[in-house]
Amino acid sequence: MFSIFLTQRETDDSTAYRSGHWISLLPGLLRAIEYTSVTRWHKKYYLSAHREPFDIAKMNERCKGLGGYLLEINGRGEQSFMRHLMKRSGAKREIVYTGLTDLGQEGHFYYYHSKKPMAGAYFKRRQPDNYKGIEHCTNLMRGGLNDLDCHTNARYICEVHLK
Ligand SMILES: [Ca+2]
Ligand SMILES: [Ca+2]
Repeated sequence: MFSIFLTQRETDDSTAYRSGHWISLLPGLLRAIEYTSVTRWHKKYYLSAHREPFDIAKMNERCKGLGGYLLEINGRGEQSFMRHLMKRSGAKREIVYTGLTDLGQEGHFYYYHSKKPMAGAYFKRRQPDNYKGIEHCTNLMRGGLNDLDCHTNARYICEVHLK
């Protein structure tokens, strides 16, 4: 996949929230993906602006088009900052997917892109519950992560390391 940035590249560590869009050339389809972005810890986070049926492989490919991957939360500070990004983007009560999953081995959560086991992220009370036996993806909620199915119409976050 190929992407064109329409916004200025930022390399500072300011926490200014910016809106913009990137153009993704998907097979047979040129489309603009709107997002809100924020830079911190020399990384840039993109929260998609619109809901779409989630597909972990497809969304991770989109993030790769930006030079990154689906969000990998490695610490409590990062997790709470992602909730802050959601609030600032009008997505406080939205379903926002991360790249943390237990696809393949029930109950063993790992980061989809790096394949490393979950470390530093935390679940909400009474989660993960693998409700109805089909919850293998995760979304960010108040109080922690929740496991949910992998196909809900929702938003997602990409993470990109700045050079
Ligand atoms: Ca599960
Ligand atoms: Ca759950």
